[in-house]
Amino acid sequence: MFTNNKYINKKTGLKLLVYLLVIGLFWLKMNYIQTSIFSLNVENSNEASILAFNPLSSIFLIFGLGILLAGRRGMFVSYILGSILLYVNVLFYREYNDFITIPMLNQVANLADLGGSITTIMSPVDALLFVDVLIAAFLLFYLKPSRFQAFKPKRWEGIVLAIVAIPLFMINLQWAEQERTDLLERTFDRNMLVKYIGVINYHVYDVVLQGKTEMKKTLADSNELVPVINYLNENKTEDSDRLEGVAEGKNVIMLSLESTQTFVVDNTLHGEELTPYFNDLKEEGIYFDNFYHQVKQGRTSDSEFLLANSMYPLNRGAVFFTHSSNEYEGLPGLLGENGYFTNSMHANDKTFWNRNVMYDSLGYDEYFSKEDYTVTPEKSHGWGYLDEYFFEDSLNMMKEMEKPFYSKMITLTNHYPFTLPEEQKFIEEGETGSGTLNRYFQTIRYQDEALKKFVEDFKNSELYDDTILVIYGDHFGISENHQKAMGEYLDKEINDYEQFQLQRVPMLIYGKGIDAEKNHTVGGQVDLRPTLTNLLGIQDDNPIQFGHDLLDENRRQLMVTRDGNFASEQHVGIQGTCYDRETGEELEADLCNEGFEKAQEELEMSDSIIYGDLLRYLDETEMVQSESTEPNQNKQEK
Ligand code: GP9
Ligand code: MN
Repeated sequence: MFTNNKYINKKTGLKLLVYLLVIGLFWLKMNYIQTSIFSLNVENSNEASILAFNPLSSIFLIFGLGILLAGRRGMFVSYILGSILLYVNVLFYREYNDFITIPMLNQVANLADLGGSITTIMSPVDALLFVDVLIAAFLLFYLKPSRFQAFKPKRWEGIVLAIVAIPLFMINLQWAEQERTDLLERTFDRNMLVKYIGVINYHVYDVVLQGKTEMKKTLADSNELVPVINYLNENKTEDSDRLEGVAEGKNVIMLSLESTQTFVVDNTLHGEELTPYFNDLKEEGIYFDNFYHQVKQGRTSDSEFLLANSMYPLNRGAVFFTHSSNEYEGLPGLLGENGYFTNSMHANDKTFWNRNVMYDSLGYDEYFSKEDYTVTPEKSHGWGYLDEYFFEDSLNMMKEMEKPFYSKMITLTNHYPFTLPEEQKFIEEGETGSGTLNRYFQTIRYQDEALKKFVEDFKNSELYDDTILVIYGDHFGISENHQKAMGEYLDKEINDYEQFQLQRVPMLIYGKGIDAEKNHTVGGQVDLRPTLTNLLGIQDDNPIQFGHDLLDENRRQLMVTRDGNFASEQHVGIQGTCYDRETGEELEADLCNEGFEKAQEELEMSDSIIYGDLLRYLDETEMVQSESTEPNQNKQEK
């Protein structure tokens, strides 16, 4: 009896040991990835402890489910799947500095392009991230101490593990909420979510979110539009109409420069200017130096969405993919109604970012994609057609085009991984610790050379007299992953504030009859549409727009990022911390409360429109609203 008990105790002890070792092994890996591969901005020891604790609940959950479904093998399958999930996140993070969302998974074709090729972000050393799988296999299948059977978990043990995962998660959440209240309700920032609940739990959360957003459209009704219209009306500033109609009837070239950030403007490398042509050009037009991109996972397509709708893109996935069948009151559609021939020009596959579908919803007349350009291998590199040829072909097309036209052009060469043919390198590589940043300088310099040729040809063409050219950057090219190198180049430490300011992209309005001006207003891509319609003198009756005319001196200066951060005339608010916008000095947090609230409110409203496909109710709502206000007006008149 005694020996038997001892045997059982030893057996249980060994079993527990295997459990501990396998769980510990996975924890070690996950912890390593979360602390050393992701940069999650851990600010204090409490956050560090949360980060170390948060893998546990998810490990218990996946192993528990694995065992429940298929015993020991199931546990191993969970180990492998968990490892793959972590690795996919590592790859995605390297490229996007973000975590995958379910809507992103529907864009496999786009993701497969991952900055040119997936091999650029994979490294042979990554194999080390799978060594533990072999150790786990050994522990689970081959470890057989004498007289004892190999590890054989029972199904009920799986249930216990899965159940234990629940209190573990509750502890995790409670703990995280001490640092950030309403974490799951209020957070737009996935880096923060992963820091607090761990990358696997984050995916579970994302699944729940997906279910919720799908429900939203089903349950949406026209009443939801009313508070949004009211809010936007209340927040409208009295329009100063400055420069209204100065470009009336003119053609419009809207030129989106790939990955072009403001820090390259008027800046040098090896004593040479990075954008010599643009530096001069901007002195001849209206140049905005506090203009930010506002994109998220949809990158270029998000910037197009902001421009076309003056609404925010989504926090998860690319709205071009997820909500292309919604009803929109797009800028191309509006210009079309005003006699314009509207088109987008971009020498990439027409399905990329689902543009061929979404462009119809936005009201474009035509999409000139790769098949409309004379793309040959000699004229291509990296992502495809080199900018100089894209510009040349596009200008020729515009010369022949029906007038007035609205052409949205999107360049391509200055895209990660920022490589060029030798003969197109007009400047030496940079010398920072980041190859990406070093090459970026060269592609930026190349783009400027291509731009020079384009603008000079444009100026010498007949188009010049009746066309305005608007140039802006679509989003950052250099992600947070390269902060250290960026610090070396800019010769300052890149803290949160500096990183935020690096999200500024150049924006220039240029054309005959437009007087040069340096404009310091704080704005973003959401403001492009009202700015353009004002210049063109086009009446835009769509009440659902979050932007404000950049040329209006009375405008509300508030730029909201997709993460719920903001910049106003005085402040920059980043994840609860408040800074002086101009000096970067940290201020009392309360000063930014209003900004944060507004940011949150606007993002939620914009999301509700998209998730509920609410613009389909616009006519109906406006009719009801005007009917309900009519009797009052009558009363006043009497
Ligand atoms: C692809 C181009 C680049 O067509 O717009 O896309 P990005 O990766 O920058 O979103
Ligand atoms: Mn882009």
